[in-house]
This record gives sequence, structure tokens and C-alpha cells, in this order.
Amino acid sequence: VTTRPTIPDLLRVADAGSAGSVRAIARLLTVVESGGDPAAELAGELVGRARSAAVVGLTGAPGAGKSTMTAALVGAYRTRSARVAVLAVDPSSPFTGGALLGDRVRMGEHVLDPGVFIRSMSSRGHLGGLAAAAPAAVDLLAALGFDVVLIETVGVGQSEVDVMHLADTVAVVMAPGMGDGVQAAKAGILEIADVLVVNKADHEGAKATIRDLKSMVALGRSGVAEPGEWRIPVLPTVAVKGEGIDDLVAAIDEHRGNLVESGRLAERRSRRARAAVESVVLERVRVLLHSRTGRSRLGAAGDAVASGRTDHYTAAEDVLTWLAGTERG
Ligand SMILES: Nc1nc2c(ncn2[C@@H]2O[C@H](COP(=O)(O)OP(=O)(O)OP(=O)(O)O)[C@@H](O)[C@H]2O)c(=O)[nH]1
Ligand SMILES: [Mg+2]
Repeated sequence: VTTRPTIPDLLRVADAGSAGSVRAIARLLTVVESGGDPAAELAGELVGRARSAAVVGLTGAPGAGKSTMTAALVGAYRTRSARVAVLAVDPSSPFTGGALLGDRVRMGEHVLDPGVFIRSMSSRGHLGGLAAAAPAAVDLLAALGFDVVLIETVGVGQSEVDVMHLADTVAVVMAPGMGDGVQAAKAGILEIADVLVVNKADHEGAKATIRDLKSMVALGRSGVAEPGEWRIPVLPTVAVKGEGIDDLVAAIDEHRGNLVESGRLAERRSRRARAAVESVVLERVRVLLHSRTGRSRLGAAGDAVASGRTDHYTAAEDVLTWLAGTERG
């Protein structure tokens, strides 16, 4: 008779780093994604653990070379014997199977390396959406002792920005000649980028893109540099050939050093933890609202507003008062 491994069992196997550890880590991530009591138990087990992972976000337009870059970065970190986890995140699409399958091929030899853990997350099947699971997933991987957690996501829309807020360092990957998409994305780029990467530097037009981005970075700065202020570097790479990857790793290290010195690493960690707390709160509220009582409360509130007996703010206050009572009880 085989019994289901408990969460402490899974943690022991994951920590041992032995043959079954990749599978144990995968199961722990499933626990995180599924939420509820097991996820709460796991979170409790992880309290007090050291988390020293460098959390690196990689985002950019479709086809810019993020996955190729991720594989190259994994290779670079592995030569330093760092343990690396990759979370490939697609916040928008519930249908990422094909793309992620391609990424597995792109990850090549890393798929079989026990020092590398690769996981895809999509919005499919998550009660609270991806945002609910991503912060806790990053935290789990850090608590399991990974030295580097790479989060790869597509695009620079709001949900990608949310995901990128989980990272200590965000690299935005661009490619030359991507036209209007790049233009449109520019506004959001400086908000989230710590490092700008111009991939496909072997393509025509790379020089112009680099020049463009450098002047954009210069314009985005507010005149006089403060001491210790981070300057966003613009780095050319050819990810398919591994060119420029060492410089990128160096820039990521440098940015991390800057975060530590300026005290902003702690700030980013708090921001990540805040996101984890917020997502649990929102999940709880959603569960309560969708419960039998919750639905009848909402239904009654809707009736009261529709019939003109009250307004929707007052009705919402009543529902919130009920929710607060439920949480205490
Ligand atoms: N010439 C050239 N091609 C590259 C380079 N980097 C990546 N590619 C190619 O560009 C294509 C897209 O690369 P991916 O790594 O899949 O890009 P991605 O940003 O992950 O794409 P999505 O996940 O679809 O958004 C692939 O055919 C790569 O081989 C590069 O530096 N130079
Ligand atoms: Mg990709």
C-alpha cells in the first residue's frame, strides 16, 4: 500500500536534492498552485527558512528570444554551479501547451540536469488566476534553496508587469526591427526594466535599436544622478550563439549589488511578500462570496439595489461587514 506523501515528506525529499527531488518540487508547486489548506500548511512549514535566491525576471515581446535567452542564462549560471529554477509564466493565455513544449526543446540538456528545475504556469486551472500562485511559487523555490529563480513571461501588459514585480531584477528583451509593437511597449519599459537587452544583435538594425534605447534611457533620467542611482544598461546579445550572455549575467549581478547597497532589495522582498498576502486575502474573499451564503447575500444585495431600496455602495458595505464577521468566526 502506498500512502500519499505528506508535505513534510515532500520537503525532505526536495531538500535532499536526490533523484526524486525534482518530482517532489513539482508536487510542492502543485500544492502552492491549488491553494487552500495544503498550501497554507506548506507556507507554515517554510517559515524561518533562508531565502537567498536571486529572482530574475525576463520579459519582452513575443519572439524576441526570451526562451533562448533563458536557456543561455541557465547554462551560464550552471557553470558557476548555481542551482537554477525557471518559471515560464503566461498570464494571458490559458492555451500555452504548444509554446511551452517548444520551450522544453529549447531548454535542451537542462531538462535532464538535476541542478535545474523548469516549470510552466498558465492561468488555466487557478482559482485566483495566475497572480494568486506566482508569488508563492517564487517563494517556495527560494525557500528550497535555489540560487537563481528565473521568471520568463511574454509581453509588457499589466499582468506581465504584476509578474515582473516579483523579481529582484527585471531584464526586458527587445529585438531589432520589431516595429510598432516595440514603439507601443516603450512607455511601459522604463517602469519595469532594470536591464535592457537588445537580442538578435546579429540582425540588421540592431545598432539603431541600441542607440534608440540608450537615448530613451538617458531621457527617462531626471537630470542629475543621485549617488548610487542605478543606470539601466543597454546590452546587445545573440542568444542563439550565447554571445553577450556573460555581460548580461554581470549586469544582473551588478544590479543586485546595487539593490543590496541601497537597501532596496529588502523593499522588493517586502513587495513580493505583500503580493503573496494580498492574493490569499483576495482568494479567501472570492471563496466566501461564491459560497452558498455568499451567493445569497450577494443576490439579496443585488435585489435591494435593483429595486431602488439602496445603492450599491451601501449594499457592498453590508456584504463586507458580513465577510469580516465570517473571517473572525
Ligand atoms: N538570429 C537570431 N535569432 C535568434 C536569436 N535569439 C533567438 N533567436 C530565434 O528567434 C526565435 C524566437 O526565439 P524564442 O527564444 O522562442 O523567443 P521568445 O521570446 O521566447 O518567443 P515567445 O515565447 O514566442 O514569445 C527562435 O527561432 C530563435 O532561434 C538571436 O540572437 N539571433
Ligand atoms: Mg518563449
